[in-house]
Amino acid sequence: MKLYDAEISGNCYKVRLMCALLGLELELTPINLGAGENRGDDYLAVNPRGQIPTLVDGDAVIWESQAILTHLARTRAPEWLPEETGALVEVMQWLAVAENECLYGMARARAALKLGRPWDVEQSQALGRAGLEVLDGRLAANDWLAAGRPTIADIACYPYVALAPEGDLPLAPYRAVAAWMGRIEALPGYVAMSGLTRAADLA
Ligand SMILES: N[C@@H](CCC(=O)N[C@@H](CS)C(=O)NCC(=O)O)C(=O)O
Repeated sequence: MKLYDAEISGNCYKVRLMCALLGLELELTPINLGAGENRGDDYLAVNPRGQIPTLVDGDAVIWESQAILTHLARTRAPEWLPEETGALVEVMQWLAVAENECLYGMARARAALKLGRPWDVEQSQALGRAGLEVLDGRLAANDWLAAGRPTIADIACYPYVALAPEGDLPLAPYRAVAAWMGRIEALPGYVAMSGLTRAADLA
């Protein structure tokens, strides 16, 4: 499988992490966002939205990190995406948090402060904090976000939570989130990326 990727991207890291946990090999094709490679004709032919990650798996070309996680689970590891309605609905709810509070809150605060992207820092941080509170509430009573076991919902939310301190969003107040990070980091095959805060840093 080939992944159009950037090392610094938490959305790409979701896919690298999921593949590492499943023992799947990835051929990485770096896309230089700073040089605008994602807006060139060659890349737009792969992903018309001009974003990374995009996964190529045989004839399938999949963009959107949550869609890629869904593809990987359905084709390689169904236990990561339950079929039973109640559990599947829980996964969908937390995938929505990954795409909203984690991306438009935590990730945007980081992108503004670290990469100079033109997002409103305070607004992004406020949304990020709201997301961390919701996650902390859920994880205070549950080891995993959905279905009582690790699912793609955990992998979708984890990267921008663990990168939140780079957006000046300290994780120390969120004790249940810190414990959950530790559980993810203990999964066999876990890999990190640069800039992550680890559960051990929050002990
Ligand atoms: N919802 C998308 C977001 C993807 C995204 O925002 N990717 C960023 C890198 S982390 C990107 O490609 N930014 C370049 C751009 O939007 O021009 C996903 O989950 O895959």
